[in-house]
Amino acid sequence: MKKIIEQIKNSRNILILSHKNPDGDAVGSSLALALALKTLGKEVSCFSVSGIPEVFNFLPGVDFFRKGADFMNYDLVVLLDCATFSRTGIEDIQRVAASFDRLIIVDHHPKTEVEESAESEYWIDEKKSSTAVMIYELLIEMGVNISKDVATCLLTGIFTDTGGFQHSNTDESSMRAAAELMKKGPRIEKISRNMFSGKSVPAIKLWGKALSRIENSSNTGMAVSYVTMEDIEEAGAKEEDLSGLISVINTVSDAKFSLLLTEYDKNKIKGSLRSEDYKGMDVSRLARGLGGGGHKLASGFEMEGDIGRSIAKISNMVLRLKDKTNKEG
Ligand SMILES: [Mn+2]
Repeated sequence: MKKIIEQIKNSRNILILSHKNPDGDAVGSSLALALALKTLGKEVSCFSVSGIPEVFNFLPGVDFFRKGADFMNYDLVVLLDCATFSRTGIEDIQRVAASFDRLIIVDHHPKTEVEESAESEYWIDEKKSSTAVMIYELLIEMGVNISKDVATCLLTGIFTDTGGFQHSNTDESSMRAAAELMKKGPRIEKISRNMFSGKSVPAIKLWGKALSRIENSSNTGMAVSYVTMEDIEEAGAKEEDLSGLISVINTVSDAKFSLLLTEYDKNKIKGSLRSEDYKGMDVSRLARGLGGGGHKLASGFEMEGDIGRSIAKISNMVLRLKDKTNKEG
């Protein structure tokens, strides 16, 4: 952590990047760090290729994302909640990245690929519940005063990545950090309302459609549902309205894991995978097999094709993985 702090102290213009389709942890961590570094007199920009979903509009500092970034003239790039430039989804990032000499990575996903630059420092710890809890620890170590705004952003990150302190990654350090952050004044009810409730009627109708389609296979142990572009349009909803739906699909008690496929473009499908600790399934293995990645209990991937064929393909892969695991004993 010392070297990370040194790099930050020695930089003036800092760009904070995170993964595409940013979640509460990616946005919360980015904004918290941006707000904190601003008070240290740094010039800071945040950038997300897919923009910032409206649900995050309640977060202080959200304008850091709005100003955009030119990818030039930064003397430090910070990559949060992911470890490679490809996860940012920025087209042509490799060419741009060639100009990034100093790079810091803070992430809590299982370490697979890690980006490197001339001077890169990384802190990757998959035991951490969220990137936000890591940024909290970093700011404390740096001796930065944590304002109410910074606390709101960090608490949002911890709160969303632990599923409102319900997932098995909810550990003592997250609760402790959350308690300290709450002393600064953020309202958890407001975070909860913005992140998990406060849904529109079209969104709920879309959820209803997806939920009515759930199929549970005892063969694969998979509870699966899907949403097409047509469904989203018909409901008058937006793709971001699907955030959180997978957690409901994941409540099917006799499934080993759950899958939600979302058609986000013609023949382009996004998959979300979830499981629970006690179910003994590592969904990141499946996600990696499909070219994606993530955590043991929460992963994702993208694929091409139609929904029906994709489900068949994934089911086959699950059975093959099961076979392999059985053979490995
Ligand atoms: Mn995260």
